[in-house]
Amino acid sequence: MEYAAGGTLREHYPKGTKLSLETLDTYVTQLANESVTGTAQLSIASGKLTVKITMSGLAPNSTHIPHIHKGSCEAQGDVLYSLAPVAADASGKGTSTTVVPNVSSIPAKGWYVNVHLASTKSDLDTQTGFDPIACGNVATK
Ligand SMILES: [Cu+2]
Repeated sequence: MEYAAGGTLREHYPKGTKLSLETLDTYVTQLANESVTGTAQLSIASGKLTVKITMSGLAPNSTHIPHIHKGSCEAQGDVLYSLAPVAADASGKGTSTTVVPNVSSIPAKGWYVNVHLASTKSDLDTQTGFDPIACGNVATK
């Protein structure tokens, strides 16, 4: 039986190929709002969590603070990890990469990535600043 469009995992990794942790533990979450789109990719390697966020449709030259929160976009909870700010260029595209030490696994559910309007920590304390411009639930791809 064939499930994956690009072939089965076994076809990509013939017997005997050692899969790296990063290959096994890659999670992608779609971030979307009205005009903002993007993805966050989470992976675990050597006890560290790496989060790569790629966004477009942002206000030109704007900066936004992302977090990983506990819960989901539908039932939002506390901040779990602060991530590096996403800084948009003149065309509204921005990326952010954060490495968080001492994380050994990503739960199958219960985390979400939230990108806030705020560009500074003090902005985050305001309701407008705290408002998410994009949100995506972390889930296995
Ligand atoms: Cu947050």
